[in-house]
Amino acid sequence: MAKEQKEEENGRFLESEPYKWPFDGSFSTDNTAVLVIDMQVDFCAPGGYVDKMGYDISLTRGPIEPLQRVFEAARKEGFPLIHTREGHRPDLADCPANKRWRSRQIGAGIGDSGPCGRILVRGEPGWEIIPELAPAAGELVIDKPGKGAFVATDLDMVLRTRGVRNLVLTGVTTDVCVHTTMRNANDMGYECVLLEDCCAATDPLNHAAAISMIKKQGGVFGVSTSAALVAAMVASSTATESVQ
Ligand code: C5J
Repeated sequence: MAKEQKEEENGRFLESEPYKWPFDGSFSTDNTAVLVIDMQVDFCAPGGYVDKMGYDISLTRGPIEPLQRVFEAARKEGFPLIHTREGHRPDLADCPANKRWRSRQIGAGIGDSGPCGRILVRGEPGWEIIPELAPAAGELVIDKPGKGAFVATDLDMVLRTRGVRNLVLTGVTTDVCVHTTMRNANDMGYECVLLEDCCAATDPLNHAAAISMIKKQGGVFGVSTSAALVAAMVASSTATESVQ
């Protein structure tokens, strides 16, 4: 039997566009992690940063249910979940002046008081991950001051130490923090796939464009769904059991 056919039967790939992911068929609990970007009150709940900017939070809440299914499967099958939170120090020492200025132009100034406490400030109610997707004990949470989860954090160190090289990207917003993180990860040599129903943007057209653009050039990265990931996780554990 051809090696490729054998690997497919062993469930080491995830159905994904434009190619089966990961490229080398190495999908396993040892080297694959799910990154959950910024599913925080500030992005997904009434009174938070996104709501204050006037966007429709039903969009950023869209990924909650598919993500709950992914969490359940990942926890059951032993795939690491890593969560991120965007937020700044209370003294805003890590908030560039232009970032704060821009947020104030749209009526949601970083560090200003709002219904969920000071906007995008660490330790405030708005900065917490929403209860529906709360990290379980022992799951890593990475605090980041910027859009990309690799800048000014120890995410790369943590992933390399665990042997992770395949990254499943989820969270909000597709076109900002998810894309920034995925583009950085790709350039650092990680094999990336984005789950389209587990991400959302403040504008559905931006979400659609962000999905479409990464399928170009033979797949700048892969695009898949929560259902495909859950199926691959279950298949991978079945394959491992049958080898034992
Ligand atoms: C933004 C994010 N949009 N998590 N952050 O400011 O996408």
